[in-house]
Amino acid sequence: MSYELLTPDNLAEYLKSQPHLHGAVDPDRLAVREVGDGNLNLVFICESPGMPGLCIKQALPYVRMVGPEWPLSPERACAEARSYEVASEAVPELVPRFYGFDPDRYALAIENLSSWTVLRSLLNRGVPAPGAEIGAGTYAARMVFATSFMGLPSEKLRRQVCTSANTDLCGITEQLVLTEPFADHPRNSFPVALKPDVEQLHGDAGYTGYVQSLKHQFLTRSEALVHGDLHTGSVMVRPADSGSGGGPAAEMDEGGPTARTAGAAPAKGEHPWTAKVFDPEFCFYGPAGVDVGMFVGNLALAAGRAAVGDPAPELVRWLVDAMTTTWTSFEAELRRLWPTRVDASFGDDFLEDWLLQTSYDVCGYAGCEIVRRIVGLAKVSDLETLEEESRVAAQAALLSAARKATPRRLLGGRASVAPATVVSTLAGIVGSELGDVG
Ligand code: SR1
Ligand code: MG
Repeated sequence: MSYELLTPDNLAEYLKSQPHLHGAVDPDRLAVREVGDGNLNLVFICESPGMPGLCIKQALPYVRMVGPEWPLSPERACAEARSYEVASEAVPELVPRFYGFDPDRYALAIENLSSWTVLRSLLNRGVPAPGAEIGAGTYAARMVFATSFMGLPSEKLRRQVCTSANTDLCGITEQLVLTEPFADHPRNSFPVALKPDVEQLHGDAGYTGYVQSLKHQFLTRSEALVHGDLHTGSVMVRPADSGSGGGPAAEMDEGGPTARTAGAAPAKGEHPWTAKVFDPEFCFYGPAGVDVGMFVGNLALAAGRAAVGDPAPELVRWLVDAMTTTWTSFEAELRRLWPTRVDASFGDDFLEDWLLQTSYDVCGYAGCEIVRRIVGLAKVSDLETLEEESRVAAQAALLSAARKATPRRLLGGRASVAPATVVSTLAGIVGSELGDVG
C-alpha cells in the first residue's frame, strides 16, 4: 500500500487535481498550514483570499505519536468518510461540512474550522462553554438513532454492520482504553507518587471485572455507528452568535479568551456556545453509550484540572453539571425521535429499559476514559500541563471516582431509577472527590 504523502509544498498541485474543491480554495493562490497535533494524521489548513478554505486530513500509514515502527492501515480514513457521510444527513449542523474523500490518497476534505476553538483548549484556559455539552449529547443521539435499530430497517442495519469494520482503530481502543490501563503494561506511565492509587485500582477486582464486561460489550455489541473517540479534543466550539465566518470567534484561536476575558459563566438556560464534532476516524458499530461516556469522562478530566487551578469552583461546578447535561441532551433527543422509529414493535417500555442500561454503560465508559488518560499511553493536556503536585492530587481523586462508576457502586445497580439519576450520581461523585483537592 503505497501513496504519496501530502506536504505544504505539494498541496497546490494536489488541489489542482481535485476540481470539486475549487469553490472552497484556489490552488493558484494558496496558503497552507500544517496543524496536525493529533496522534495519527497529517492535517493541513488550506486558504485562499476571500474564500472559505478547506481542511485536508490525510491518514498516515503508521501511528504518528509513536512512529513508523507502529504501522497502521490508512483504511481508517474510509471509516471516517463513512461517518461524515451519515452525519451530514443525520446531524449536519453539528459536524463540519464534508467535501469528499480521495481513496487514492486516503485524504478527506472538510470545512475549514480554523476560526473555531478546540473545546479542550478552551477548557484548559478556564473558560466554560455552555451549549457544547448539549451539542455533543445531541450529536451522539442523532447518530445512534440514524444508524441503529431505531432508524434503520433490520436488513439494512445488518448490512451496515458488515461494511463498517474499522479493525485497526478498534484494536487501538481495545488495547489503550479497555485493557492496558487496568493491569501492569509497558505502555502505561504515571507519576511515582500515584503508584499507590494505581496499585489499588489494579487490585480492585470488582472494578476491573466490570471493565472486562465493558470490553466484552465493546467487542460484541454492534448497536450503532458511534464516533468512537468523542473527547473534548474532537469538538470545535465558537460563540453561538458569531455568524458563519470571522467575527468574535476569529480572535479565539491563538491565545484566545481566558476565564477573565470571557467573563463569568452565563446565566442558567443560556447556551452561548455552538459545537461541531469532528475526527470520527475511530467510528465503529458498537455500544450506544460509548460516545457520551467518553465525552463525560473528558469533562471529568477537565474538572480535575479546574479543581486544582484558578478559577476553580465555578468551572468545576459547570463541568460537573455538564456531565449530566450531556446525558440529558442525549436522552431528550432520543425521546424526541423515538415516535419515528422504523419498527414500532419496540414499545415504550423497551425504550425505558434501553435508556437505563445505556446510562450505566455511559458511566462505565466514562470511568475507563478517565483511567486510561491517567494511567495509559495517550494522555490529555488538561492534566499533563499541571505541575506535578496538583496533577497527582487531581489524578488520585479522578481514579477514585472512576472506580465507583460501576452499576453496583453507583446505585446498587437499581432498576427503578431515572437514567439521568445514574449519570448525575457519577457527576456528584466526581464533584465530591475533586472537592477535597481544590
Ligand atoms: C495511538 S492513538 C492514541 C489515542 O489517540 C486518539 O485520539 C485516540 O484517543 C487514541 O486512543
Ligand atoms: Mg482524534
